[in-house]
Amino acid sequence: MSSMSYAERATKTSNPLVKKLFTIMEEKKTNLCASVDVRTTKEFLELIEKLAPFICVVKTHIDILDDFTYDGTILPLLELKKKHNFLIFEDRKFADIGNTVKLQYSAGVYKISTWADITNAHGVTGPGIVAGLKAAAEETTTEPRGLLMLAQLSSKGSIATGEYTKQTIDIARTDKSFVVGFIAQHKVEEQEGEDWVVMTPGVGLDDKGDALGQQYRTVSEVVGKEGCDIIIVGRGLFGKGRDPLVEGKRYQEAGWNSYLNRIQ
Ligand code: 6AU
Repeated sequence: MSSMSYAERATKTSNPLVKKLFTIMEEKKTNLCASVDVRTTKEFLELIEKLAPFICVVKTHIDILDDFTYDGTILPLLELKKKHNFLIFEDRKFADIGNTVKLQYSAGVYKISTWADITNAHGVTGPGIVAGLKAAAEETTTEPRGLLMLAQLSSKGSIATGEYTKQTIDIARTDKSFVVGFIAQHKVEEQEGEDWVVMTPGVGLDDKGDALGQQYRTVSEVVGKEGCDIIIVGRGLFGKGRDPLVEGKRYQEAGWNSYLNRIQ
């Protein structure tokens, strides 16, 4: 589906979450997901407010916040979502048996299933992880929820390759109504009737990587050459010395132009 427009894909999908996502992307002309990995709620909300016009998805690591409270963090986040029209993706990377992830997703202080449209999981424990997360979503909300399986990683030396990647894709196929796509480094080969959303981290226009194994590729490589749908950018937007308003616009334009070139 990499040559089809987001608008066309929004019309064709029967999944309400995917429809919402592609519609936002088309309306706001963006395939940029901001990864807001900061430590205080104040920084978190201010950064989202600045980046909101340029993005389709806010990606959180909610357990990084030193001062998290549901009322102080999540309620204002949901207000920003309403005001600026984006989806929320909690990058929780679940990786346990079905029963445990069901609790981790819906309970504790974070209650992720009540506020995050999208979350993600590793395939390492098998298809029970999909069933457990879906059960939690069904029991805690009537809003559409979607799961991304981690098929490949951006970090140096990752062992999520080859057969592991293939088997993770098979796990995704066990529930195509709840699993909406992948975290991957390139477009996933699709079977008849499939249209996976591929969200890709490890994107940077100025750096090649960091000191801890992260590896960056450019926007045109990821969207244009590899056929990915959404670029996930963190420090490229707000790292030291960077202005999120300038970088937000820059990555939005780069992502959108690469997409337009691809579908031509
Ligand atoms: O742009 P960065 O390097 O500042 O941030 C990248 C973000 C981080 C990672 O936890 C996440 O993307 N990530 C993921 C995700 C999204 O699941 C997978 C992966 O392979 N690499 C990666 O960096 O919040």
